[in-house]
Amino acid sequence: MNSIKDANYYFITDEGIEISPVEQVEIAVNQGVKIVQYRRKDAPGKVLYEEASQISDICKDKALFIVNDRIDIAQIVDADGVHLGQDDLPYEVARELVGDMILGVSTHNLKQALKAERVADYIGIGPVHSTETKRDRWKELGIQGALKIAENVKVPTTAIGGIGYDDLEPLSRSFDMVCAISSVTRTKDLPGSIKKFETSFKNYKRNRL
Ligand code: 3NM
Repeated sequence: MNSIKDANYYFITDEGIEISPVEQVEIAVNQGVKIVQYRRKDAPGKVLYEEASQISDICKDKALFIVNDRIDIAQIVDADGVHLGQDDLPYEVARELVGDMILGVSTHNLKQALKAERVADYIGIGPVHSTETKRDRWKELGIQGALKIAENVKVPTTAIGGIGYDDLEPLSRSFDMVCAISSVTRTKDLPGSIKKFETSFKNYKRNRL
């Protein structure tokens, strides 16, 4: 049984590269990643369903599978969980729908984090740095700002937003997981980059204990 506690590098699919989301997940799982999120904003429901079904099979017994935004898709493909943002279906309402499925929530300041942790199984905290991947109204927190929020939260946390390799060590001081999309997926060696983020963050966390 996989648990969030085993997760280090949180892989999120990148819809802007040539490698398909399904192939990306196959690579990530083969590199030992323990949590995967299927995030796709631009596809019809049929495609989401077909890709999510395949990803669910790939992740089975190997990694936790989380679907971004779409509770219906998460449920129908028997994913482990769903991830929601501040503008999605309110997470208190979502909890009623998903039961004991994993529920992750994106937060962008301490107030949101403290509110979300009452309902969520883990929270995302970001953006740590400004990023082109998700243009949003939320101000960048910086490493120190993000650490400060993580220190005050009891549920598992993942840092997100513009994160590069050099940020892993400082973020490992308070975060349970770290997520980086573009600095990992927009490289020539996707398997190598994923492996580097997974093993480095895991080692930094171990050394912290
Ligand atoms: N959520 P990259 S930032 C999906 O702040 C997402 O909640 C964010 O991609 C948040 O690593 C973000 O390329 C984009 O910056 C992460």
